[in-house]
Amino acid sequence: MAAVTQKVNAAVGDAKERQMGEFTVEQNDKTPLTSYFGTKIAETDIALRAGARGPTALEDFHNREKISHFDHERIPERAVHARGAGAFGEFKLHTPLTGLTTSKILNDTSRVTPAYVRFSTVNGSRGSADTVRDPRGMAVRLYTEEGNWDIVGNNIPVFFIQDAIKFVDLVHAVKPEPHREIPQAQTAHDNAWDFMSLHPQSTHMQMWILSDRAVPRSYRMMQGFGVHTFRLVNEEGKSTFVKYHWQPHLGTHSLVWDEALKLNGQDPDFHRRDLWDAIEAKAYPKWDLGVQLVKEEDEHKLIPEELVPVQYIGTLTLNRNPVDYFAEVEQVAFCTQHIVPGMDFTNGPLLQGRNFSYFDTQISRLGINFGDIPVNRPVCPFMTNHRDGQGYMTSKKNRAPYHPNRFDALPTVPPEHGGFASYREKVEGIKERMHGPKFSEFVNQATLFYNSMTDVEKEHMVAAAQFELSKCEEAQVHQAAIERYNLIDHSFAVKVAEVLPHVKVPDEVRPNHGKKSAFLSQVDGQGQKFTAAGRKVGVYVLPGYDYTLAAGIKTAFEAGGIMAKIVSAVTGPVAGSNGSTLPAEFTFENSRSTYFDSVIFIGGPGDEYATKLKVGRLIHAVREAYAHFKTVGATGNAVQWITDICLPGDFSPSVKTSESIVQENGCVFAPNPGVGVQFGEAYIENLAKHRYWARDVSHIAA
Ligand code: HDD
Repeated sequence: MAAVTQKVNAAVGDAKERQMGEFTVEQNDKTPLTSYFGTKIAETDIALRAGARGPTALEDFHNREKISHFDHERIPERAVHARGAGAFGEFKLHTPLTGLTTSKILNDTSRVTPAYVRFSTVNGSRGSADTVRDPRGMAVRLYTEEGNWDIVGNNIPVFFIQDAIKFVDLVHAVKPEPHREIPQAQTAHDNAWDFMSLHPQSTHMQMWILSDRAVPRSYRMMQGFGVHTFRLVNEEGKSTFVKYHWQPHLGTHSLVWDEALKLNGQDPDFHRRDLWDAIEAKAYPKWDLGVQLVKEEDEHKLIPEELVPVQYIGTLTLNRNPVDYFAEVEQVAFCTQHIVPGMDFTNGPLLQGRNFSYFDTQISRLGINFGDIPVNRPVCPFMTNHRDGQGYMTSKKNRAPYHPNRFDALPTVPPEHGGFASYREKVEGIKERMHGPKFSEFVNQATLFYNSMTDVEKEHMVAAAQFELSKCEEAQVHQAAIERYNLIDHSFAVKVAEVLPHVKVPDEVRPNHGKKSAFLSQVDGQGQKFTAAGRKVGVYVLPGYDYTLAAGIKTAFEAGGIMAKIVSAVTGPVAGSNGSTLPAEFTFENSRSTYFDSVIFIGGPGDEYATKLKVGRLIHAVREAYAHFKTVGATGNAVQWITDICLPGDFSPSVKTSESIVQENGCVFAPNPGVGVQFGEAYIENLAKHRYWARDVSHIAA
């Protein structure tokens, strides 16, 4: 076989990895450059021309092929969710849903099902920044032995609209305004808030996008939700309603807004890089799959977590980065209609519309044969009677692609042998443009969400709404948005309106019902997890740093699943006080504190930093991390430097001479390097808390 078509890894990994290997080619030492039709190429830098300064010859097939292929490299980006990151992994069931569904993936605990997940923002273009205020997509594909099952969900369990026909209006409103195509990837503009304040169905979702959920710390630290109610169907054809939840092992955590804004410029790939780095570091992200089950008879009841507890039934692990982003992330084609026997849809008008839209959009993105693209192929045997079309990739030997035929037509499979059968549902009604009665109350849930937040989370929501509305230019939009907030909670509307003096906040028109849910807060919500594992720490080694301590901390952190990144004046090996070196991945100049969950400054002996280390970039790193409520650590003479120069007046004077560890307000100091081990332990405990909200500016007033 010619080297250029050499296959990679076709024999290793799970069924999906082996299948992808069949379609993966790689370059080796002997691989020559060829044309698409295999001719070896002798010259690729200079086009064929008549004389060194003469016209270019049309005859140069290599030049034409090269430019032409480039001219057609782009395909339409996704209409929404264009910006994304993907990874492969596996799903393992631990608790079977016996008797509720015939789906093997939900019954057979011995199976390990290959999985693929694509995370995304919604609003921005393919090259837009990761840390914008936006819902995040979490589209999960499970390559089951009965076909692909896609759960195309978000990190927010509710949605802006209840009928798919409104999706077009929603997206046209939230995308950059059409006359000047500003702003990219965000809703801080007139059209977005015009639509949201006039369309009552978006009331609940507005509160979620104003909350910290819309600026996640990491794709690894987000919940995922199937959003709709689906059906499970058992052998007797009886159905149970089900909602799907993905619960991250690392907890649900967010960035703060200032950090998110800075990262948009400092590292627009922040979330993509985070996912990639974690998988490369073998800190594999994991989610538990939870289900809420409701009997068919209870169809009309709401499904709050308090009444219908989430039961966890399996674990999803992402453990393999893509080989080729375009092939595997751009070309993956999720469809809500991809389900397997033992499950079915419900009549929700949002879901029904999605079942049309996803298939339809893949045709314009990828062509009608998108199912043949490797990342989209099921791992079970598959054969259709579809024929021809652009990008038709396989030669099918069935001579009569129709049914029935005179040969062995592809047999259909009865449900008792695994063929898909739709749930037998009795349907009656008058054909009309109407919504059911459940679709008429829009405010109670929004109020409940706001009530369930802690004070600091409420402050973030007020600040978010102030930011969004103050970027809108039209007074009419401000007024309408505030009136909608006023329905949710009067005090919220009043606070937001503080930056909009021309707006008249109506009197309280609707008393707050005072109800809360215990599951919604990210600060103290039930089920929330706080762990240091999976975090990235910037270990800043200062001139003459204590090597033993720094190396010990790095080893201890990595053993705890924490990614410790050495930051120094230069990259590469950096010598400490005893001459030994640690490898610096970042420099003081090419990184920012925002790259890390937390920063530690490793000093050395002596007290010269206090007077000499007046480096603005470093002082800023300490202050910025502190202002973003992060754990800040220091050892040796770096303690004196931080307390005298970077954060003077914030700590008791005895801190810099203490013989033991000092922990104050999320800062961990060890002026005496002899207590390095205890320092590491105390640091990890502090890091696990995520942020120190007591440093929030509002507490000065309190
Ligand atoms: Fe959608 C993509 C999630 C409503 C039409 N959607 C898309 C993706 C996610 C969601 C995660 C990205 C998939 C990927 O990574 O490739 N969408 C949702 C959720 C919704 C929702 C959770 C509400 C519960 N979407 C929705 C409606 C419609 C669409 C009501 C149309 C009527 N969505 C699309 C789309 C996209 C899409 C235009 C763009 C690219 C694609 O499908 O493959 O068809």
